[in-house]
Amino acid sequence: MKLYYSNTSPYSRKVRLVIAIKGLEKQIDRLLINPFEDKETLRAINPLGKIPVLLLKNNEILFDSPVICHYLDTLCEDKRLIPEKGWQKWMVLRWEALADGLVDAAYNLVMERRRPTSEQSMTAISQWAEEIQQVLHEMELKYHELDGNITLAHLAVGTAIGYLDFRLPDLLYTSSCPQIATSPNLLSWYEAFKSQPFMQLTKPIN
Ligand SMILES: N[C@@H](CCC(=O)N[C@@H](CS)C(=O)NCC(=O)O)C(=O)O
Repeated sequence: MKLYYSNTSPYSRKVRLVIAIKGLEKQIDRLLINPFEDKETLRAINPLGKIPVLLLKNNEILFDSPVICHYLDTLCEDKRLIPEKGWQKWMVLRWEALADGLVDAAYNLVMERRRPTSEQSMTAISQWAEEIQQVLHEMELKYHELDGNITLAHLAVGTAIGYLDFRLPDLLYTSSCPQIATSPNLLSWYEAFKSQPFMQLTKPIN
């Protein structure tokens, strides 16, 4: 199999974390690609022109990151990251959706800020910043659900907070007092989680 990815893409990181936890490294060649510079190559394999993309041995192609993660999870039965049945399964998938939504808002905000100042929409920027705070608040209330064995929920949340830490660290703290975390319990959870070898191995690099 081949994974098209980049070192700074949070969606790719989630997939790379799944690969690391499930020990699938030897089965997957990793191909670095810049989704902005190699648009044509990317569109030829994913009409959405986005990474990550997974090319399977039978030449089938999978995107986007949830689909790839869910597929990879079926490959190694003994280390399931998504419980097969019961309410626990839906809780894990809901956490993934929440964390992915946080990444979407943060990614959009980062992209908007990269546009020339005269073209930036302050309305959009403040809406995404507010959405990020709403999600952080929800995660803070429920962070205790992240106790226990590692699931896709943990990897998705680690990826999302890791992306804020990488690109928008100011949003993790109150604007009036930069030493005070907006979601202290969640941040403590992340501080412990990020020291795990698989988080270090997939740390975003510019
Ligand atoms: N929902 C998709 C989002 C993928 C995505 O937006 N990837 C970014 C890189 S982090 C990308 O390829 N952006 C290129 C573009 O938007 O043109 C997923 O979960 O895989």
